Amino acid sequence: MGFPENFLWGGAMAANQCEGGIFEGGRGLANVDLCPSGSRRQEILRGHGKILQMEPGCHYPSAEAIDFYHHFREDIRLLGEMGFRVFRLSIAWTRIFPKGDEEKPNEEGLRFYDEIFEECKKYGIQPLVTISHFDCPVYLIEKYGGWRDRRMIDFYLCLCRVLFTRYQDKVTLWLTFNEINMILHAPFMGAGLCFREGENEELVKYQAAHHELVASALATKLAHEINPKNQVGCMFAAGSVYPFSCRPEDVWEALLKEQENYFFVDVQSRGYYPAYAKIRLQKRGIFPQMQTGDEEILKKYPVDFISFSYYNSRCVSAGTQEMAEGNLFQSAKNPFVNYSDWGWPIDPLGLRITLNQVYDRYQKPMFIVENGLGAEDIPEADGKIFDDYRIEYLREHIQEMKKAVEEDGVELMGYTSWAPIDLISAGTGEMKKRYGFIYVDKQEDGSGTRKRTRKKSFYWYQKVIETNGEEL
Ligand code: BGP
Repeated sequence: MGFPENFLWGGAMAANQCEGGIFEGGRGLANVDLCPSGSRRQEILRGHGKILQMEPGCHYPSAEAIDFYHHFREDIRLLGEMGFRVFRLSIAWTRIFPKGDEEKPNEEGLRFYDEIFEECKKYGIQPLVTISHFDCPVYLIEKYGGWRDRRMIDFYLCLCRVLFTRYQDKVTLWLTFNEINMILHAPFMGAGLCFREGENEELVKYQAAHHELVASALATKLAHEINPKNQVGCMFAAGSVYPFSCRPEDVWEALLKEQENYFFVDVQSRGYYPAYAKIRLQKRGIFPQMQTGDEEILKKYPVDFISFSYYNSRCVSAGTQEMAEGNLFQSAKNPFVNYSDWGWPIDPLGLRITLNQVYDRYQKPMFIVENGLGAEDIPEADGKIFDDYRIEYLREHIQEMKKAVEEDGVELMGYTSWAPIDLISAGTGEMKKRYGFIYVDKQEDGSGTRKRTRKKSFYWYQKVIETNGEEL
């Protein structure tokens, strides 16, 4: 049986982690540009250290990133060489609307993505576009406070209208917000939120989330109106939450954590706030303000498919346990899995479990839009890179994904690994945390030629695609 003939194999990247060129093409400044590398990054991502302009002495890794802005032709050619059928990329909002509330878009920015899509077409690569991958114009943060303000919905929809119209012959696969649940863990990065002293942070987060959820539903409506062929997906940071033990209290804690994550998808896919969320948010005094008509909007325009990132499973205990890292989520250390060099659990079977759970819950087509291993690659003396650890990680995950399709019958549209080309880490801002099949000669201190080199995994993934996942 195997994967369906039209299974979309590819890779995923985000504008702020690859493009660079933040002062070129008329682009404005975004929240993601202001996340420095080093010790202050976490505080800023979480909305606790407000810097809305570049400060001397700070290093801002997104400013140049891997300079995809100037290398995109060469980079997409390499993706084509691997046989990509899909390339997930994101639009830098501030290339299209530098401030965010202009009436007219910036033509130069629109042309940049035109060129990218044309390049993809040359190699038969279908684009999958994330409208907002942790992007929020700084001007909108200064003036409106980011997604805490309802007017953000209109600015976002204005962006969507421009994109859906301009690219209607080039793009039919869209994601509204990257990892929408990240708003709870990295609210500055996820929604441009900087907290004010003494305010109820949880309330602000859920208010901003509500605005994003309404915006996502209205974007789905708009996408379908502009081109009925458009398919719109939600995107969340997935990873099943295991109870630390079979102690009922641990199982209960795990269930609560699952609901906290699924809340967003419950709304985006089923079209309403689930009872558990309504009651709990109200009880905690953090139920967001809604306008008349919001519930109807959510109900009428659910997403067409569900996409998610999967790096690892999580683990929760009712008591205190040793903690582990993992994509900005707090998790108890699971003694039954291995860990990456960055301390993230490695749990391939967890991907099969997650696929089954998500499918059981929503019964909609799914798309794995991120999965990969961040590791430090050390080139040999002749420049070759043997990243067998990455191949092993991906192989084991794809094997489990295959079982979920073949043996469990989940409906899966495609798989885009994170990330085909080395880029800047979202969590740490590091360059040395590499995910790619393609090595970029840029070092942590900024030195290097920016040259692209095919790693061993490049040829391995090329074969995977060529054989539609038969040869792993
Ligand atoms: C997800 C993001 C990506 C990506 C990935 C890996 O949260 O959607 O943008 O970066 O995680 O995380 P990191 O870069 O921190 O290793």
